[in-house]
Amino acid sequence: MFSQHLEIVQQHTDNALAASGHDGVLIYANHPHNYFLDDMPWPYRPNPHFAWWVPEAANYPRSFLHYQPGRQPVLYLYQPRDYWHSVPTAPQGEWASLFDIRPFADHSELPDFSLLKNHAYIGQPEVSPLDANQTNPEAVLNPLHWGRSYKTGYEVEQILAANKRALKGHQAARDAFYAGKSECETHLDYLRATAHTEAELPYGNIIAQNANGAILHYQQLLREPFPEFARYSFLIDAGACQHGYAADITRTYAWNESPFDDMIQALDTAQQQLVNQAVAGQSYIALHEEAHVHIGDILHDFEVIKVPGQEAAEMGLTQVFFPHGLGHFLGLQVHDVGGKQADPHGTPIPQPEKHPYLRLLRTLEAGHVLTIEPGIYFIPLLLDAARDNALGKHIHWNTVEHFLPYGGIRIEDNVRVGTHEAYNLTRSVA
Ligand SMILES: [Mn+2]
Repeated sequence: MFSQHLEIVQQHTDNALAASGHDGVLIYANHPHNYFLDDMPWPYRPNPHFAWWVPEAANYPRSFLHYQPGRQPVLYLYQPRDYWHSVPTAPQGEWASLFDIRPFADHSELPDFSLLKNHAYIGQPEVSPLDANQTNPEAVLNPLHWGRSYKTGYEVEQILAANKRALKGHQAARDAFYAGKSECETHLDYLRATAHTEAELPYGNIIAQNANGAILHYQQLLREPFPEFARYSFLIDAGACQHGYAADITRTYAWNESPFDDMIQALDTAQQQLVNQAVAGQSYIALHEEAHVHIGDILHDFEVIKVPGQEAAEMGLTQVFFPHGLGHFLGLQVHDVGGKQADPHGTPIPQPEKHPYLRLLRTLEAGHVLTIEPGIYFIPLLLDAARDNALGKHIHWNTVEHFLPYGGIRIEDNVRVGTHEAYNLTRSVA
């Protein structure tokens, strides 16, 4: 399966280099970066372009991949003589046999890459051996980003495996919440269940109880649990990784049977309808707008707003409660590349004025993998602004008061777009 993936990566790269008029590409793995005025490194992330080629990319900092169309890719694998750190062993298995692997212990052993004729370099600019205009040229990056938006069978398998791993964590986190544990303890249970270290997570876990669920990228992890009489809700947005590919899943739970619990179920139903529409030919902007209508209808049903969904969406009322995008491409990067390109050359799709935070603007095609993550939040900052403007009169403020302590709801699955069908990668492994 990986060999098929590699063939497709090579095809995309061949096309990109042909279009930009380059004879080859040098891709740098990246290296650990230290904190300011310190000798300790930030958690390491490989260059995603390197990880597209090399499955265990996180193990090979400071390595280089050299590819010329029609030739076997060469992996210059960094294996230092180092007694301070563990040194990567020579890679084994199917994928390794597809590369010409040349280990090196010191940069002096590398060929002089500055002599490469008519090449592009992709990676940290300060390490580039090539001229600035051949370093991360858009004419190469744009078609590669376009190519990366169509996932190979191998890539879908990795995202599925990442989902499986994340769901173990979600189960443990759900149990932790109902056992009355704190946000931080819940987070630790999640790490244990996924066997991920904190640094290996694709993004920082959002583990939010009560009103913290209304903070979209909440990161605090309270050490103390809320007292039992004041436990209302739990929102968890947490993923996992497999060979660099991410899962990105969100669930919301209510402590008690309550209107909030019913609202979770209503949003879940709407979310699954939206997931089923993620088929080839669907405009994602239109799907995002449809999500606003669903959310407006739910808010109307629960007597949070006074107008039905369509009208609420049109006047911008639903933006008060759903102020982020419906989702994004997913892959080697959690917010994966290519979502705003009209074509391989990188012509931008204009950002709709009404939807400044939508990260995916394309018409969906088979092979795209993306998230569908509608939400309903009670965010004091946005509610206060609405109270003072023309939208305020369409809101039942007493109902808002009721829901404020619950924070918010988000339901997020990972979806592969098919020609006639949407494949829910999250619920298919549950
Ligand atoms: Mn997401």
